[in-house]
Amino acid sequence: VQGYDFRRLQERWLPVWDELQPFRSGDPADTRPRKYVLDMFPYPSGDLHMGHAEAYALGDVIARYWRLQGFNVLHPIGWDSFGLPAENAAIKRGIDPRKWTYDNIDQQKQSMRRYATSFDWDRVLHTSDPEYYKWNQWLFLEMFKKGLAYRKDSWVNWDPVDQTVLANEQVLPDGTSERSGAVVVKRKKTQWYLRITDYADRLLDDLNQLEGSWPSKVISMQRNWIGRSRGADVDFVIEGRADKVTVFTTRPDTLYGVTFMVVAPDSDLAAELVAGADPEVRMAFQDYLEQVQKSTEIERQDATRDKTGVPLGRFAINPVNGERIPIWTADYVLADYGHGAVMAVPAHDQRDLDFARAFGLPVRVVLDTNAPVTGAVPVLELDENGQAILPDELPPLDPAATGKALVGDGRMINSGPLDGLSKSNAIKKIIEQLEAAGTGRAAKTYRLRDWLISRQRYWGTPIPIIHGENGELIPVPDDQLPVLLPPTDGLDLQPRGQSPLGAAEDWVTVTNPVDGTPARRDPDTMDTFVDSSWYFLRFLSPNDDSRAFDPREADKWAPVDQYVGGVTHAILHLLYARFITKVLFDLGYVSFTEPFSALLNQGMVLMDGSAMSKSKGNLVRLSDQLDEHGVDAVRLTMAFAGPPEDDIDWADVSPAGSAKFLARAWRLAGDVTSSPEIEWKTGDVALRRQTHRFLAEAPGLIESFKFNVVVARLMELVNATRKTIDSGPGGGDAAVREATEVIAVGLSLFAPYTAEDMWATLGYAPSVAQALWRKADPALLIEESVTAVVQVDGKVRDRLTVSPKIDSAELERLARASAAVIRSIGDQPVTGVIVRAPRLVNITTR
Ligand code: ANZ
Repeated sequence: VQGYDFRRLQERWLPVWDELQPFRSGDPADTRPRKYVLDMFPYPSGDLHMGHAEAYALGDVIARYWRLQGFNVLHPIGWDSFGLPAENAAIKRGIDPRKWTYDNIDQQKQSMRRYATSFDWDRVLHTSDPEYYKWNQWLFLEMFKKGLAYRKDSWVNWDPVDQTVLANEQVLPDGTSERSGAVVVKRKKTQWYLRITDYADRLLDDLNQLEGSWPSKVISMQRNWIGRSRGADVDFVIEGRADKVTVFTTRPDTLYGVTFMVVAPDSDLAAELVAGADPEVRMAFQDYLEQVQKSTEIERQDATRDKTGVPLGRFAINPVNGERIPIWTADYVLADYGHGAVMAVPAHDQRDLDFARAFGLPVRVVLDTNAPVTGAVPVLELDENGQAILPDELPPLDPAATGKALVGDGRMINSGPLDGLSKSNAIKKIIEQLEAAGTGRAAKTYRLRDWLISRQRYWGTPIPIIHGENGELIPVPDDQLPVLLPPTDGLDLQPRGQSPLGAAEDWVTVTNPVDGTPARRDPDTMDTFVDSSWYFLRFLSPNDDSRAFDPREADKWAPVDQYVGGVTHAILHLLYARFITKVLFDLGYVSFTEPFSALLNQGMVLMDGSAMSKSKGNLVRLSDQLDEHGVDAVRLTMAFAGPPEDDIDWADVSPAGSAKFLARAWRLAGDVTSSPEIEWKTGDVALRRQTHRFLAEAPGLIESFKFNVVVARLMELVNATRKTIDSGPGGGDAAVREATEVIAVGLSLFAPYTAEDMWATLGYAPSVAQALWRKADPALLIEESVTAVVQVDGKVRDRLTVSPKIDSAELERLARASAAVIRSIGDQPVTGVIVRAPRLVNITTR
């Protein structure tokens, strides 16, 4: 007999699976219940790496598991194949981004096949195929027609290295581009946006449905990103201006403490207000604005920075008390949050206080934070003379002196009709009064901004809009979709801040489809996050050239039952996919509002405690690992390393150990000498019990993602089976066959080649992937018991009913606790105890 040789197994079974295609999911006659298990699709940057290997191994456990449970499982794969890396590689090497992209896709496809991921290869898609991006364009136009895609002139994040704009989500907390690492600057540009802010409340509220089936960390990251604040909008009359200026505040209760107003220096309002001011004021403002534009968003939001700003020489009127307050501009107020202007309450807001102290502006306390809020009379202790002991002196209510804003709760003071109220009651009351007076209203604001989707780069979906001579925006007619990317010949792809498509004269020059006048195509391409926001729907009918997806297929399969991927996508991709799903729901194309019912985030594969990278020289190449240990050992190692959410340090795991275990398991099949017709019930009961315990427990473990525990149980079962063959009833016993079959099926989740080979050796036709998970026999799950005899000085004093697995210590404890035993020992000293678990305890007293 040949030994375990993973190469032989891989060569033997891959062609068989190619022939059999056991993972097709599209048979219309298939009546099994359905599950949609989706792995985040890869970006085709070179060959697969260890991170892919982990993600796809874990996703595959889930897909294969549901198949064994009798489900028709949709487990598709495709490529997120537009994007900057392809374009940058193309520029560097002077080749077409298409070639780089599709060569990499071919390589990854081959690697995935060899990696034995159970994908339905009939459903492959690439987002850079015209057959795919046509539907991106369709989706964009659907949104354009509904006013959900619009153009706006505003300050955008500009990546000076990649020479393109970025969505807020693509700027890291340190103010650098997530892609190029460059410090992002602000530029004013007219760009395309998707109105995700219209969906802010739903995106937030629907997170409640996902509680428990999405990682709580991802849910809270989404919540923070959307960042809903509740409060009020308050309108201030501006002297010399027709329209009022509205500010958003979370603290309308402090309106009587407003002593100035601050507008964002880079807001249109600031420019407008300063326009009518004295020349010195205008000059000072210009200088200040220039200085501000050099700083990053992060610097601006850094609360510890010294406050800077200039007065605009204009005044506002406080709607509640008619007070005239100066208007300043300062960079701690952001142009694109709330209304870009704040009512400053230095006594109760730290930023406002720092600013007021820096510029000598008045501070007025309107909430006595020393006053008790509950209204209860404090109970005072008495001293020996019966005098009340007064509490330590309360801190002074003097933020101007202390430099500390009073942010706690208390009782309103200096606030006219609000005096005496607590903060929350004052908020309620003042909102009522503002609403009655028409000078304010309850309001919410969000951190979430509209999604900027224009990119000034080549390798993406062309925006299907034609610009008329008079600036009209005309959707490309449906029958002219897709707007194909022109060939790269003669185009300069070097990033220069303008889309390279603008230079493709033949391509941009078109006639206006409405009136035949000369017109130009929009030269920008879409953010590739548009592509990935709905790809899970395209998998349902990937070859349908009449629509983006078939709604009947969506009814059958969607939403995705289990989504698997990296936590790096916790905000961007998931938020956009949730948004687009809600848009498609509103447009009547789908009947659900959340795309991914459950989410599993796998950890990262590290090396020696840190992320792997070429520059650090700690890169472990997947292909080397596969060559050395085989596909199954690598996959098993990924599953066995620990809980899937945890990072795996490749230095701490042992693919060689996994391979050894697989060889042990595989040899069992060759040692089974019975035929498939043998009667199970004739088998060794102890082994059968263990087999059935595994059958009963593994499903719950898999469904709660405890894959590592399942592998550990399989190892125990392999050991027990080996013992039964070598030193028990032998390889002909029915229990040995039963256990080995269950091991093969269980292993098919983690090590498909080994499992398939065992299955064949056991006398079955491929594929083990099409086997069904056997039901555990309840009779074999009942814990059996044995009788333990307790002797004292050679005489039987008690009989105990115990588990056959009881250990000696526990058995001795039970024996010594027996009333009969205690009685017979009396007060004699115990001189010896012999325990033979689980059958005998012998106590001597002489
Ligand atoms: C008056 C006030 C008094 C405020 C007080 C706070 C405390 P969150 O919770 O983050 O939503 N604000 C409003 N628009 C702003 C902008 N564009 N840039 C910077 N700050 C802005 O913060 C809301 C509060 O932040 C608002 O409530 C406003 O200051 C300020 F004791 O109004 B508040």
